[in-house]
Amino acid sequence: MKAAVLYEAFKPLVVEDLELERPKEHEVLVKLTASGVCHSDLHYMKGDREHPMPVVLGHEGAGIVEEIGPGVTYAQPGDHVVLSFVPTCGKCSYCVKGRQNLCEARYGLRGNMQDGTTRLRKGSQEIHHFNGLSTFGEYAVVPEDSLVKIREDAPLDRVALIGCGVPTGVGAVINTAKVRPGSSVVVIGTGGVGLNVVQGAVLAGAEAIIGVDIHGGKLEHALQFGATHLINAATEDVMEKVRDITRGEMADYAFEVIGSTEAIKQAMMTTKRGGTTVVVGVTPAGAELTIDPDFLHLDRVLMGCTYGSCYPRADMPMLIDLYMARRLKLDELISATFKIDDINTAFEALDQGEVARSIIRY
Ligand code: PAD
Ligand code: ZN
Repeated sequence: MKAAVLYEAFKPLVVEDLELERPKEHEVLVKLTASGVCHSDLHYMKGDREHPMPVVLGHEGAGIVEEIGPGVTYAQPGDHVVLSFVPTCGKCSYCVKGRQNLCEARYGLRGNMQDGTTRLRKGSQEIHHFNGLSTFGEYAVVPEDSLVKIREDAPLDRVALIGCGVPTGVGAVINTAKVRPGSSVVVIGTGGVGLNVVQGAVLAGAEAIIGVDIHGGKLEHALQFGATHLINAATEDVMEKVRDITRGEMADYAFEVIGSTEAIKQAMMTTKRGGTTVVVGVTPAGAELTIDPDFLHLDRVLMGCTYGSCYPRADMPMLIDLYMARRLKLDELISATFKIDDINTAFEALDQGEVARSIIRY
């Protein structure tokens, strides 16, 4: 099958033919329909984070089950699925307490499948998996626990985005911060995930939704997704504008959706006493954040957020229902569609801030 391989950071992906072994115990072969292009993949390409290489990246995908390995009971060939970049085993202490996004099983998947081996190779060279998914290929062998079955009338190319950006952004608002109706919300970074924070805030009934970005085009998107106010951080003073918009009070909630310590500080500074800041962005490995603890003293909360604190098998079908009922925007998120041969162009467009989200369609 054709896939995009990252051999080393700072080098383009190589699109080539790889061998993919058949699924082993509790694994499933999925024919992918589409994969979203997320900034988390770009972090590895730019050396912000380390990963065993070579690797097939990609963690936001959907497709159809083609073959099941021994012992698989959750899915059958023909099932439509979204892939979850956190498998949920249902048995660990996190899963049983309803914190499925923190499932132990995700730690058994660093570069390999759960048995410590890979299904991907190029001749004699082993190629690593990414989060057990590797959606930048025409097919993927994934753990059974990473599958989320979905309704068959949902368009598989669109709902690929339900694999990462949408549950992360919407979930950060609904599950992590639990934004209350009437709140004021600042969203710093209105890219693929940030736009979903914006639409999550709409769903939660926020009153003021303030989109902050450095690209005018991104801010236009934010307006389309329900932002009530826009701030261009490249030309405007973010704190002063938030102060004006909130009539001097500052915001109830701020979300950092870039992956920058400076932006995390900026997000915190836009919150009022008792306000909550949620860090969604992934910062470079080794980054350090310095804050004045006095700021937290006033009942402020600083929270992390992985995968929108979601339970994939419950929240993803729910988000798809909302999309099908026209209560959640997916079509508008996809500003470009690429073939896998052009995947490096897709990443350049993401890096340059030219797209909301792009997808690779197989
Ligand atoms: P993106 O590149 O689509 O969006 C980032 C946005 O930030 C762009 O619109 C930029 O223009 C904007 N931006 C950059 N610098 C600034 C600045 N100084 N001030 C204001 N805006 C700025 O990326 P994305 O939406 O795919 O991902 C965003 C982050 O979220 C990234 O770090 C990614 O790794 C992380 C992420 N986290 C999770 C999770 O589980 N926590 C899941 C998915 C993605
Ligand atoms: Zn992602």
